[in-house]
Amino acid sequence: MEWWKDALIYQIYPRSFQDSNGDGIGDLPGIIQRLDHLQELGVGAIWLSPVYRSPNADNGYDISDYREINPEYGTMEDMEELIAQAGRRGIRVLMDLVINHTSTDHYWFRSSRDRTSPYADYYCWSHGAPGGRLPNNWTGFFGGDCWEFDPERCEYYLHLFARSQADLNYRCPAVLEEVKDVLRFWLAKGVAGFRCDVINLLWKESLEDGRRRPVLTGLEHYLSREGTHDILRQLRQVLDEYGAFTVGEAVFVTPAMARDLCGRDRRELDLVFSFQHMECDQILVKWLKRRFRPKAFFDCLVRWQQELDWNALYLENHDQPRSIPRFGSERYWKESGKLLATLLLTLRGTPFLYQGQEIGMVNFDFTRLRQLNDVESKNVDKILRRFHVPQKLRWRILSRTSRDNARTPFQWDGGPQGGFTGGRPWLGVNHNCAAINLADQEKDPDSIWSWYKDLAALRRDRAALRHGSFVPLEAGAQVFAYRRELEGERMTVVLNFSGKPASVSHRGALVRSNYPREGFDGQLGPWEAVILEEET
Ligand code: ISL
Ligand code: CA
Repeated sequence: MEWWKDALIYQIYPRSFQDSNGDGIGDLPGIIQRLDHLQELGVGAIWLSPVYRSPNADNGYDISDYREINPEYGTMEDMEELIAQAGRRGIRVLMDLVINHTSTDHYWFRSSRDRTSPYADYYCWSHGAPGGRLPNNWTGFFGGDCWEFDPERCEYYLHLFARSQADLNYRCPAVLEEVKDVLRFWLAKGVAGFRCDVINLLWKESLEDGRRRPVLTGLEHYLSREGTHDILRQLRQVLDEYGAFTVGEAVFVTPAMARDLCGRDRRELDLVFSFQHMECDQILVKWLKRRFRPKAFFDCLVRWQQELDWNALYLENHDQPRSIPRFGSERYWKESGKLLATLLLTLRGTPFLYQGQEIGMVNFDFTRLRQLNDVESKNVDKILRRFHVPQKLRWRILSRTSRDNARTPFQWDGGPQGGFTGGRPWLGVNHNCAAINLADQEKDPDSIWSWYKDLAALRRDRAALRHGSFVPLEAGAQVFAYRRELEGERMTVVLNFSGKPASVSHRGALVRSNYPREGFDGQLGPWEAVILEEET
């Protein structure tokens, strides 16, 4: 059963969702306390960013034990309770599966340092090139080279991400068997599936030098290689034993590459998170931003809508700055927040909502580099310093792109620490929590939260909005319009991505507008979103 085609999926960043014991860190009991919120929103599944044991170099994306819960987040009993309590509310639980790398604290890695151990080949070890040079010229996702020398083994190990995230070696057959066991362990507990971290990087075709590129030299040796497809087909067999669902995060994929990962006949993943629409406002790398041009964004969305049968739709996650300041307008905070909600919930695919998006949370209001926590931001800062980039400019770059923008604690109410914790939060709560919080928005039928709730219900109600075909109508410098069509049910969505009014030729009976209006005459206010229905 493809339940995920009808569901709205909600991403939780556990560390920042709800703290239950005053230590300033969100936890599993905190999530349980807030399940009613998710049920009210109409969420069909939650995806938890990693909650496994981890030294937290990359907030859980560096796992040191796949079968244990990070004590900061609670116990295995709490996890089982969460699965049960969510289940009672009709909410499935998805875990984050990080299998490209483990933490260097994992006992596999620690054992791997000994060449005679059964774990010796679990990681990508290499002697290095003659003359004391690194094994190759590859560069990593967080900037800089991606090799680290281990004095105990007297070899280098590969890490495409942080130094303490060592890449697993899938040429060693035991690694895949270990991963299969991990899948079974969680599926037996009642987990409904996984979001698979950087899943198209698993197979390293060779460790030869890469073509020099401004970023990620070496990419051609490990991006979506055939070996990765093989691994995914093998994992699929385990998943099928439980009817489990997977969405894979696939970096740098084109629609054709995504089809190879999630085409129905391929028996690999169910869905793919792609990045092209998130790259419309960047130059080469995510740290160099350019002005957001809606037209490029619309064209990209149209291409993906047309080239894939079913998309994983998202505008935010824990790696991206918040969507309102990025694609919308803080001046028209409410209007543009609702417009982006409309886009997310009316395209063809499965919408993924990131915590805080439903109340229009915006980027952090930090003022100093030392308020940042993210390992990526810190690495980039180090590199910029090395190039003598002045502090002001470093701050300008990092404050706009830092992943911490999306990681500040959830703003439940206008009280101290936004209702997130009774203690000192691990990452600062935005001072705007008096103005942007759930408690206020729940009372307000005109709030962004109420709009999300209403649209989620409309989507459940109208088959055309879920399963209808996608027909682009207009993708200009300012207006994006498309139709969703299913067996005579025709719904038109018109979105004005601008602070200036617009006039369009699309007509129909008004189903929804984020402005108070009775009918639709083709005139759109700033950041207005309307849903129309063809009159029969
Ligand atoms: O942040 C990014 C996109 O703007 C990427 O460089 C990101 O690192 C990449 O998408 C991979 O992300 C995933 O794996 C990382 C982890 O840090 C991210 O949080 C996770 O989503 C390593 O596990
Ligand atoms: Ca806690």
